[in-house]
Amino acid sequence: MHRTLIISDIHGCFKQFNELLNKVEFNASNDQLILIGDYVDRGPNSKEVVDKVIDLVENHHAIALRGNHDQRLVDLVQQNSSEVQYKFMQHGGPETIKSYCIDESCNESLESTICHIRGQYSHHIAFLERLPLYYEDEKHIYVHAGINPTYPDWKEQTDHDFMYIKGIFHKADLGLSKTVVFGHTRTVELQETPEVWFGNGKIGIDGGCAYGMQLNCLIYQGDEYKTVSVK
Ligand SMILES: [Mn+2]
Repeated sequence: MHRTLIISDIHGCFKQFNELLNKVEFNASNDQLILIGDYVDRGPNSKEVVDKVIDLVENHHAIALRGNHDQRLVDLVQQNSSEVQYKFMQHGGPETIKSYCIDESCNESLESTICHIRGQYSHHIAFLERLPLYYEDEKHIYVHAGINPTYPDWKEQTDHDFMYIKGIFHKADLGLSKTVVFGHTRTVELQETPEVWFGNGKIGIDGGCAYGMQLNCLIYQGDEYKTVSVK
């Protein structure tokens, strides 16, 4: 029977991502894989994760959304903004620099890394830049961070809300006919464990892998949920 598999906040955790896909026996001919953003920063292998996500989207009909860290990498390379550079370095960017700077043309300074990515990995930036901010199917709305309850039509909310919203979304009674599946907020901030969080019309799946916790996969099949995770 057809399955929908949802994974979020991989954050450079390439090893755990592959382990998780193996553990759930991902098979694109039967499974719809939905990745809900934040492929880069913090973990050790951002570059490899982006390569893998591109392959999954282009060759295995996966859906991939854009998270705030993915947007920041795009902004870092496209804009000459000291604020973006500062935030990048403060929020897991140094690991991304190490991941991209493996050859002699790059000396692991921020400037040299930006140059290197522009020259050698412009396809990564073009890919991340084009990713949508939400996806919907019959039962679910998928977003990186959440839905701002103050908008009559959630699709009208700002890009910033799609990628960053936290508190008012978690507390809101959204009254939507579909369940919202989201990442961005580690589930340990919503409950005591890094397991998938099942709330009121919302399911949070960020297990905090890049913080040494776990990478979760939410599996939806035949109107039932299952979860599988790797540490
Ligand atoms: Mn995020």
